[in-house]
Order: sequence, then C-alpha cells, then structure tokens
Amino acid sequence: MQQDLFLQQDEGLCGYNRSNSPNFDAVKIQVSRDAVLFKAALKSIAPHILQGIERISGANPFRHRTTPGGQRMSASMTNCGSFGWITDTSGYRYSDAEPETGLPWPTMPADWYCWANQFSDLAGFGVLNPDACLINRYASGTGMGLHQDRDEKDLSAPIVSFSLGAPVLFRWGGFNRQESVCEFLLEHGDVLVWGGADRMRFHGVKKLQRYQHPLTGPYRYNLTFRRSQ
Ligand SMILES: O=C(O)CCC(=O)C(=O)O
Repeated sequence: MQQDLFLQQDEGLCGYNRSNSPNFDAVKIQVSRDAVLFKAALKSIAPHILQGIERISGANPFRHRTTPGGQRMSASMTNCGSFGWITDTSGYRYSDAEPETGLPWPTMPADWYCWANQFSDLAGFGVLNPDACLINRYASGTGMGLHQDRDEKDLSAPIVSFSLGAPVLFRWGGFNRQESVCEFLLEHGDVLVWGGADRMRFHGVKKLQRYQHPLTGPYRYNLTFRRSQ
C-alpha cells in the first residue's frame, strides 16, 4: 500500500525524467550492513536545494539550540515539515512548532520529500514518508558529537541524510559510545541512508575545516529526513 502511494507521488510530483532530479544511478557504497552512501547524487540539483534552504531559513532562521545539559550546540539548526527536532533544557524532542515563535515549521518541499523516499527505497528500506527535515548548518570549527537518533517514535524507519557544501569527516560508531569509530568523508551532493541493523549506531561529524565552497562559502549544510511520529 505504501509502495502504491509512493509510485503515485513519484509520477505526480517528483518528475524523475526531468533534468532537475538527483542522480539515482550515482556510485553506491555499502558503508556497513544497512548503511548506503550515494556519492555526489545531488550535485546537479544542489543550487535548487540551497534555494529551498534559503526560503526555509528566511521564514524560520537558523538557531543555536541548547542541550538538556545547558550547552550551546555549535551547529545552527532549522526545520521544515510537520515536525521539527528541537532541544533545550527540557530535553530532546520533536515539536510541531518553533518554540521561539510558536509558529508551525515551513512546509517540506514536495520534491525533497519525494527524493528522500526514493533514496530510502534505493537503499533497501522502502518508502520513508518523512514528516520532519532537520537542517544543520556548520561553520568552520563546528561539528557534532557522537550520538544516536532516538527521539523518533518508530525506530524502524531509516534516516536519509543530504550533504551540501564543505566536506566533513563523518564518524560512524557502534551501538555504545565505547565501540570503535570509523570515519569517512561526506562531500557536496552525497546522500547517506542508514536504517535496519545500523539504525541505532552512534554517529557524528568532526569539526569542519576552513574551506571555501563555490555554492555555500565556508558552510556545510546537512538535511536529515526523518519519520518522527
Ligand atoms: O551533519 C551530519 O552529517 C550528521 C547530522 C546528524 O547526525 C544529526 O543531525 O543527527
């Protein structure tokens, strides 16, 4: 049933035959059992995605949120979709509104929704139907510590991650903090999907090096599509 829904959206909204779609035939690297990296798959449509980010952050600016322990996060964040991921001293959670303004999050662009579904399917997880897209912006010297994505209600749904702009070393750990961590490069246009047996792996990003990207300047953007409810 979900598959049928997806096919209708595919034909109606995604426009895969148009020149403005990702490269679904991109080189595919099996990172671990249930994690797949599609190299540079978004490269040709990056300007379009960046325009979307500009629109979303114009309506709801990037903010440095605070961890439950009171620490300011170094990456700044915004969201689009029905729900957004937030953190403050009350905890990590999804919210249907931006806590600073009380306003709903900007709508998730229909083509992003379709592309996230398509990459989830290509990675072997079927249709994701994301209701949340967290957008992180990293400046040089910022990163994200090892963590698990565990605030979603259904942990069987995968995470689909788009990377744009400056490259970074992604840290891919085990199922507890003590396990060894491997690192690989996430570059402009890469799509990483993880789920199934790898869904609860600890992961994070090392500090961004000083860099100048022709489209994003010193910044790296990461979009994670999630099914939160
Ligand atoms: O920036 C990235 O590639 C990872 C972001 C991440 O792990 C998260 O938002 O939970």
